[in-house]
Amino acid sequence: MPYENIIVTIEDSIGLIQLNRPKVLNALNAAVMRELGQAFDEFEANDAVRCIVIYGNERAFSAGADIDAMKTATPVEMLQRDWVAQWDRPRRMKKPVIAAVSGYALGGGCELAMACDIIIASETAQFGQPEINIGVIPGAGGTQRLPRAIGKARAMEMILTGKFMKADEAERRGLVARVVPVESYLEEAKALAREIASKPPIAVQFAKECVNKVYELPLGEGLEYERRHFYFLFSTEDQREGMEAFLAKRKPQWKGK
Ligand code: DAK
Repeated sequence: MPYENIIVTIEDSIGLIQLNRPKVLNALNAAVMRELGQAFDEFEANDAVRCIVIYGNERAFSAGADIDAMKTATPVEMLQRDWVAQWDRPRRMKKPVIAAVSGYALGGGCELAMACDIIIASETAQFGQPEINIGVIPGAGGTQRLPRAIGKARAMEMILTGKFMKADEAERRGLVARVVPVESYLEEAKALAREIASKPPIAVQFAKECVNKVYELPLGEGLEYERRHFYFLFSTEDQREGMEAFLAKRKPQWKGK
C-alpha cells in the first residue's frame, strides 16, 4: 500500500510507522490520520508483526493537528471527520504500540503518544497540550488521559497554560516509561518492541487489554475482568508450553495458540 505522509516498514517482527511531514513538524491532517489507520489495519492483520513502534524525527514526534487544515473547519466537518476514533486506534489495537518520542509531542501529537501503550522518550522530548493558545481545548483525549497519567494538578496547569513538560519530568511523573539519549531513542524503542514480540502473543494481548481497563472499570470489575482473562489463558497451548519449559529448564517455543 503506497503511503505519502508516513513511512511504513517491517523489521523482524516489528511494524514501524514513521510520521513523515517534517516541514510542518509532523502536523496531523486528515490524510496522515487516514494513512495511520490503514497502517494499523495492515499490521493488525499481519501475523508476522507482533509489536508496533510509531515515531517522528529527532525534532518532532508531532506538533499536533494541522492548524492550517483545521482553521476554517465547521463543527459538522469536525464531527464528520470522526477523528476521535482515529486517535484512539493505538489503544484499540490488539498488538502493543510503542511511541518513540523525540522533540515536540504537542496537542494531537501528545494525545496520539498517550493513546499508545508505552512511551519511550529521548532527552529532548517535550510534551504539551497548548490548544488553549489557539482558542480551543484538547479534543482527542488530552483532558482525560493527561490527568490520569500525571495527576490532576499538573495536568490542569499544563492544559490551562499550554506550557510544555520536559522529558525528565515526564518520566518522574509516569507519563513516559523511560528517557534515553536522543541518539538511541529509536533503537531503545525497537529493542523494547523486540522483547515484547518474543513473549506469548495471546498473553501479551490480554495483558494490554487488562491494563487499559484500569481507566474504564471500577476496581472490582477490573479484577474480575483480569481473572477471567487469566483463566482463559489456561486453554492456550502457550500456557502449557511456558510452564513445562520452565520446569524442564528450557526456552519456551511460543505458538500464539
Ligand atoms: N500545524 C500546522 N503547522 C505547524 C504546526 C501545526 N500544529 N506546528 C508547526 N507547524 C509548522 C509551522 O507553521 C512552521 O511552518 P513554516 O512557517 O515553516 O511554513 C513549521 O511547522 C516549523 O514550525 P515553527 O517555525 O513554529 O518552529 P519553532 O521551532 O519556532 O516552534 C513549536 C516549534 C512546536 C513550538 C511551534 O511550531 C508551535 O507552537 N506549533 C503549534 C503547536 C500547537 O499549538 N499544537 C496544537 C495544535 S491543535 C481532535 C483531534 C485532535 C485535535 C483536536 C481535535 N478531534 C478528534 C476532535 C488536536 C488539536 C491540536 O493538536
